This record gives sequence, C-alpha cells and structure tokens, in this order.
Amino acid sequence: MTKSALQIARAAYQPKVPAALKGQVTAVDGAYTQSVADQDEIKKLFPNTYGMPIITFEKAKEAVSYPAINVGVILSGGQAPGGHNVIAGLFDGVKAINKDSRLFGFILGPGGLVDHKYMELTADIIDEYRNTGGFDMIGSGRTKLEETAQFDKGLEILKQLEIKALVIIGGDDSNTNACVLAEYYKANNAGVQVIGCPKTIDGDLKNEQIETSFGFDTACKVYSEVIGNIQRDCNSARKYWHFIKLMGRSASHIALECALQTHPNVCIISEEVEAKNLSLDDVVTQIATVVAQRAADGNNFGTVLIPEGLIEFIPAMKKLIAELNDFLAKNEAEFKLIKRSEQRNYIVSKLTKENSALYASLPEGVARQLTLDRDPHGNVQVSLIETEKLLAEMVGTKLAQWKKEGKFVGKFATQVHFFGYEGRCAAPSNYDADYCYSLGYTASCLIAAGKTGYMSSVRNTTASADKWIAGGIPVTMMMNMERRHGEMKPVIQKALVKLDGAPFKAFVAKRDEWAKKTDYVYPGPIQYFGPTEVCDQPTKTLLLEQGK
Ligand code: FBP
Repeated sequence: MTKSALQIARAAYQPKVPAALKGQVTAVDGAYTQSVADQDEIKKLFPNTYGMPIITFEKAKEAVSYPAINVGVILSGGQAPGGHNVIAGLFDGVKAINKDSRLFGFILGPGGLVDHKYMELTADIIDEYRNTGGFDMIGSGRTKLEETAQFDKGLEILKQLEIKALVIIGGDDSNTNACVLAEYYKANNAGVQVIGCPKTIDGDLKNEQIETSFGFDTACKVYSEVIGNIQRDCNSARKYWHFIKLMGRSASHIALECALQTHPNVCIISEEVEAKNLSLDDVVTQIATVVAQRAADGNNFGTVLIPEGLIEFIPAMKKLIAELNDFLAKNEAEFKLIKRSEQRNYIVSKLTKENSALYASLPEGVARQLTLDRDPHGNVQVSLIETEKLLAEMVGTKLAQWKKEGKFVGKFATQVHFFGYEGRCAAPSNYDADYCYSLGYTASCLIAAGKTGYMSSVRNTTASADKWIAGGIPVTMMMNMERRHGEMKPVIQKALVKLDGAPFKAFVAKRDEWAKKTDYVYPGPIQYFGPTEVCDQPTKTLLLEQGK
C-alpha cells in the first residue's frame, strides 16, 4: 500500500490517555442509575441490565493478573474519524490484560456477526491502521441487530471463537441494540459481555456522562476548513451566495459548530425552526431578508449553512414525514409495486387531508426523496434530500418577487454544496485520535471488570488528556421510549441542539452581526504537528458547554 508522507509520520503518533489508564486500573462503582425517562417500561424490558452504577477507573493500588480473553469488535453505521484508534486502544488494552488475549473483528458491521464473517486482528494489522481515518480495517454496515434469531446466530460464532466480550462501536441506534444484545446474552447466561462505544460525526450521542461522540471534532474541522475556503473565495469574487448543506442527520450540532468556527452570514438551526413553529416560507423569508440587506450595502455574496435534517423539523413537514414513515412501514410491499410515475398520486390519495395537501405542494424531487427507502432503523435518509437546492431556488423566487416590488435591488447568483462524506473518513484530529484510543482502552477495562450493558466513557476532555476521566455508563441510563417503524421502542435519547445551551446562545449573540458584516473566519486545515493551541483544541461546542 502506498502511503502519503503524512500517513507515515502520523503512524508514529502516540495517543495521549487519561493518567489512570497508564497502568492497571480498579473499577470504582458510583451511584445507581435510572433511565432518563419511562423508567418503568425500560426497567421491565431490561431486568438484567437496568439501574447499574456508573463506573470510574482509578489507578490500581496493587497488580492483579487476569486470564487471557478473546474479544470481538464491530464497527456499526456511518464512518467517523478515529474508529481505527478505538480498535487500536482496545487491542492494546486486551493485550495489557493478558498478552495471550486475542481480538477478532467482524466484517462489514453487525452483519458480520450474524453471517460469521470475521478476521483476527493481529499486531501487524493494528499497526497499519493506527491514527488513520476510515473504517476500512474491518468495514462497517447498517444491519440492525434486533431479532433473537440474529443474536443466537451471533452467539454460535462467538462460542466457536471463544469470544467472551463484544465491543460495538456505533451511534445511538447501534448502542441501543448493543444494550438489547447485552440484556439477551445475560438473561440467557450466554457468557458474553457487550460494551458500546459512542461514535457518530453527528454529535447527537451525548449526555451528562458522554461528553461527545467521536468523529464530531474531526468532521467539523474538515467542514469548517472548506467552508472557510469557500468564504474566502466568496469574499474575493463577490458574486455568489453559497448554500452549504452539512451532514448531521436530525441534529444541527455540525452546522452550529461550523458556524461558531467560521462566522457565516446565515446558519439555520433546525431545532430553533421547530421551536418557533416556522414554515418553509418563514425560513426562506429569513434568508432572503439577509440577502436583501447585504445587497443594499452592495454585498451580493454570502454563505448559508443548512443542517441536513432541516426538512424534518419544519412542524408541518415533520407531521407529514411521521405519517409517511408509518404508512410506508405498513405498506412497503404495495408501494413498491406502484409505477414510479404514479407513486406521487398514490401517496397523495393515501395520506390524511392536511398532509396530503402539503405533500402535493412539494417540488417533484423533494416529494420523491421523502418516499425513498428508509434506513434499517426506519429513519428518512435525510442526506438524500437536496434542501440546499430547494432553499436556493425558493430564495431566488422570493427575491425575484421582491425585485418587482422594489424591495430588493441586488443580484442573486448561487452555488450549492453538500459536505458530509468529505469529512467522515478524515485522519482523526489529535483530539479524536486521543479520545478514540482512550475509549477503546477503557472498553478493555470494562471487559476486565466483568461489565456488560455499559458504554465506554471518557470525560473532562477539555482539560489536558492526563486529567481525563475514564469509566463506564450503563446504556439503560440513556434510554427512553420512542416511536420507531410505527411502534414504541426503547432507544437511547437523541441529543439535539439545546436552545438554552451555551453553544446556541453564543451563536445567537453574534448572528445578526455575522449576517450584516463580512466577518468570516478561515480555520484552515487540521494540524497534526505544532503548537498545542493549534493542534489540540476541542470543538467550540464542547468548550462552551463546559463553560470555557
Ligand atoms: P451514523 O449516525 O451511523 O454515525 O451516520 C452518520 C451519517 O453520516 C449522517 O450524518 C448521515 O445522514 C448518514 O450517516 C448517511 O448515511 P450513509 O452512510 O448510509 O450514506
């Protein structure tokens, strides 16, 4: 494999870890826990894994010897920078438990466990992938582990390989499934522990104990670099409005973080749109107003950041999508038989009056995208909906109208962009390289401590790494009941942008100024070597959340 100079230099990077992980650890039990909501239902569904205490690892006073253990690892869902370092940390951790321990990777996600596709991860393989982006060491997939038949099939290969613990690296849905699996294996005395790790660039798997999901830091830095470059181009040519959609699924954390890093002229936050009950026309008017004001100052250029989940947060659209989700879950087979040219009319005829009228009013492309296949978790694939084009077009139409009315005097030409895949496999920033390695190593400590149904947790990450706190959080603690595929299911509560949170407030305090003035920031590319203030900064979101 040909390697770039950076790859070669980066391979030697030694991730920084919490001081407690530098030798043997002791697990210290904290307070017993409850789920964030719906306690009675969750407790009933997870009788063996509910209510366990939070764990913190401290330096052990005396050395303990552990038997060798075979461990399995799965990468689940979308790629996020740092996944390989979680596996490297896990590998080093299980070898520190006992040098004869072995690590097996299941190929292409949870499906690899069910289909018995695996590879042993040896030191040579691990060394090839240290500090690299991507999930290509073992691949990832979106198979949903939820049927007991899948759990039993998985158990066959776990038994065959004498695997006693399985680490599932994934987002909220995958960690929910990890917990269901932990409960099942415990209830059936299968002798397999299950540990989760918080992954997703979307940043929506976080709470009091899980400060951030890995990959968010690097992905936001990559997008902010490119947004900064576009802003410099835009401020040089002074002729385009750039509409930039950013990945992030439902939550607007990525858009908000990128706005804090780059100071765009407009950034829409879906959670605010929902809270203010804004219509699509309100959002369009908001953007057009900024364009018109800047045009009045002679500035016919600017940037607009759009979170990819926006459509779902416009209340009327949300109701429509919820009905579509339920309807398509129940009538998938019938819908698939309808000719493409007739699908729109078919849907219009099946929905309730209000939703039907809204659906009929949508541009053809968007209407079609709303009926495309759901992901295996039943979610609309928001990354397929071209909101950036929709908004650019609708703002153009509104401005043309305003021009006729004498309310707009400028020019309006647009460029559209979608940044998502560009950042998901970037070489992890120092923050993600360190955080991921520590998460993987912590997972090995949870295994050694005999825990199951826990998520690996590393906290206090805005401090220097030696002050980070490693531990484990019971997954049931993060759960509530939500409607999925038309049924109420126990799931980890998704963390959306909090409108009373410090990051959003910091944005609100500045956005009017950013709209009018051209106050762009150009963050430049991620730096891996150099002064700590350039290389080791966490996200602005995390700094603000922690009052720094
Ligand atoms: P995860 O939630 O699995 O981490 O995926 C994140 C994400 O990148 C979203 O931001 C995006 O909507 C989605 O994956 C795209 O899915 P796919 O990789 O299947 O195209």
